[in-house]
Amino acid sequence: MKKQPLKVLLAAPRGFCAGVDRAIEIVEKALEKYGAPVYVRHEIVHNETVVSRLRDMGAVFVEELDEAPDDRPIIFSAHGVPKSVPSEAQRRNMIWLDATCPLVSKVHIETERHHSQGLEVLLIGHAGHPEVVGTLGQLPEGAITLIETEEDAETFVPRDATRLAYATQTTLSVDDTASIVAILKRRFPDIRLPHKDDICYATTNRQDAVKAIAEKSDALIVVGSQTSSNSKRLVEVGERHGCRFSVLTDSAEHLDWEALAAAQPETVGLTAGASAPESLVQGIVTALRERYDVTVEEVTTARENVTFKLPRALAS
Ligand code: 0CJ
Ligand code: F3S
Repeated sequence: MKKQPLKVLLAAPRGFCAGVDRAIEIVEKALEKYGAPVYVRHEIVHNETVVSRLRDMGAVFVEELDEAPDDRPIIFSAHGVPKSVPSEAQRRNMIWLDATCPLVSKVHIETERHHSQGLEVLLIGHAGHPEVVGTLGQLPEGAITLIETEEDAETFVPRDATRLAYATQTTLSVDDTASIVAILKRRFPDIRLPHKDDICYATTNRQDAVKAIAEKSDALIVVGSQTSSNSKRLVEVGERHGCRFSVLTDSAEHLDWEALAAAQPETVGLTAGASAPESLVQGIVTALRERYDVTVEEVTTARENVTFKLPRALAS
């Protein structure tokens, strides 16, 4: 049977960011240096394929430090950890390696600086997300107020309206955050802003690339795991920019191909969250080729050349 033509708009940039590259390399290099098992506190990045590959290589994933023995190295995930975690590792004399993305560490440092200047700190982010838990844990309990919604921003009561600062999670929706910040700035004109945007370059670029393809696409496929906050935001951006059929999938095997066929797409947008490997994107293209007569067009909205150094203990 003759296949239906299908245009695939491939978003660029997509997939791995510099912080994810670095975090994965830290686990690989630690396994080389120390041998297996190497422990990792929390999924190194929120992607099932990445985690299961590293698990096969000898990484052991735990949620808390007390699940790891004293005598094996432990790595902290890209999302960052509360201050209490490295101090506990130190107390137990463990070898620990920090895979926190340097752009998350930057938020940690700025938050501490604002606190030490006597400012009350707000954090815009999602409750319970490990990055938020890590940033809240940079200061004594209760020192930071979490702002999740516009309503939170409207109802927050400061100690002193002229002595405020805010920070954000790095992987938020650029547009939702702008609305929350606008409310805070209206209510508290003196509020101290982050030195440079806390939403990272990779999050911003991936959302911009989706904005460029969503309206032209009958369906948008975002490759990423359900736990990945930045990947979920890409689905929302797709929906809000004119693509009602926007879905998140771990891989070609997990995609609901019947639902896609029912949408009768002529054009499909394709992207990946910052923690999703390119091989999974190519797997989707291959699976699309099995069903459609595919032409691929890459739509590039930014070029990235960011890299981060490895921790000194692993740099060769
Ligand atoms: O929080 C981060 C430093 C982003 C890490 C890469 O993405 P992912 O999917 O592991 O994490 P999010 O859930 O934060 O997007
Ligand atoms: Fe870092 Fe942003 Fe990636 S904070 S880990 S560069 S998504």
